[in-house]
Parts: sequence; structure tokens; C-alpha cells
Amino acid sequence: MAAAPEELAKPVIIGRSSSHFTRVTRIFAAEMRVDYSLRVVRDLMSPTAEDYGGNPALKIPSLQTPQGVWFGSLNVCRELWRRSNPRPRVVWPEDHDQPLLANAQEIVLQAMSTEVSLIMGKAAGTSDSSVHQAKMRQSLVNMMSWLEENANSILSGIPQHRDLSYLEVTLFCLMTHLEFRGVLPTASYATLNEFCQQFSTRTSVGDTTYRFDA
Ligand SMILES: N[C@@H](CCC(=O)N[C@@H](CS)C(=O)NCC(=O)O)C(=O)O
Repeated sequence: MAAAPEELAKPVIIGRSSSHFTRVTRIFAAEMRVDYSLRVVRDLMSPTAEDYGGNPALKIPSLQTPQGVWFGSLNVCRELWRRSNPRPRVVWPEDHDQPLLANAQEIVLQAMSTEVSLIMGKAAGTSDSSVHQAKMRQSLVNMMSWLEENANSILSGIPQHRDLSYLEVTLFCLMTHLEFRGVLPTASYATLNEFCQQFSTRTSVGDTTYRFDA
């Protein structure tokens, strides 16, 4: 049965242009050719769930649709894919049934979250020298080194027959965000940088460059 017009009304991404998890969803929207509008969350310190589309975790992004609100980047990307027509061939995290690629996805998402914690800690005035901050920084460095060491096998292991994979979009958004926010220099990660250069030829990337919303 064809979807009713109100079910296909333009969805709203609730997020920020400077957020890597938001950029993942915006790249997906562009690749899926799904039109959307962006509602900017101005204050990431807000303790009010309504400011995040109702997400009790107080996190962005969310996607508002007539059916309801989808919390988190993976849920948002899946819903954007369901709305696309024709539907591109997407490799999702659950398609990785061998340790290397499954672990790579885990490490990329964990590195993105650790970066969020470091940035939010800094914004809240947490000292860089606290034991936990130092551990998180070490963890981030370890994860990036692991990704670089395994980059060739990871990237060549993603199923070839695809238009897009969640792994490569999240990896690209992580790498470029580390530089954008000055969290970690990335110049030494040669293979990851080569991947980013290739991936950045996509229109979806040029249209979603990181910037601080006015
Ligand atoms: N699991 C979530 C994580 C989202 C997340 O950490 N978003 C960051 C911005 S990139 C955020 O909301 N930070 C605010 C905070 O941590 O308080 C997802 O995949 O979307």
C-alpha cells in the first residue's frame, strides 16, 4: 500500500552543524536523496529533553517525522533509508559478521563518544589533568592507532557491492571532527587520511561541512 502523503512529510533533523553524529545523518539524508530541514539545538547543556526532540538521553541527533521521533544517528539513518526511493544498497553494522569489521564499527562509535565526553568535559571546565580525562585521551589515541593499523584490511573488507556503509560514514565524520574541534592531530594517520580524501569527493560531504551554527 502506498504511503499517505502526511507520512512522507519533510522530516526534521534535530542537531547541530558542528556535531559529528548529526553529520552522519545529514550525509545519509543527502545520499538517500531525502529532503529534510535542520532544527538547531542551540544549548547542548540544556537539561530539558524537549530541546533534543524528547530524547531522555539529552543527545543529538533526533529525527522528527509524522510517525514520531527517532533517537540517535543509527535509528535516524535507518529511517532515512526507509524513506528513500529507490533505496540505495547500504551496509549496516549488523552486516559485519567477522570480528575485524564489527570491532572497527564498535571502535569508531566509541571514539566518537569519547570525543564527545572530552569536548563536553572541557566545556564544563573539567581539568585536563584529571585521571579520568587522561584515561579517555589515552583511550582515544589507542583507538585511532588501532584504526590506522587496520585501516587497509577494514576498508577493503567492507562489501564491495554497496552505495554506502554506516562504517565509512561514521569513520569519515570521526576523522574530520577530530581536526575540526582540535581534539587530536590526525596528520600521522596516513591510510585514514587517504580514505577521507577519497570519501570527500562525494557531494553529500561537500554539502555538510562542519561549522558552528550562528
Ligand atoms: N548514541 C548517540 C550519541 C549522540 C551524541 O553523543 N551526540 C553528541 C553530539 S555529537 C551530544 O549530544 N552531546 C551532548 C552531550 O553529550 O551532552 C548517537 O548515535 O546519535
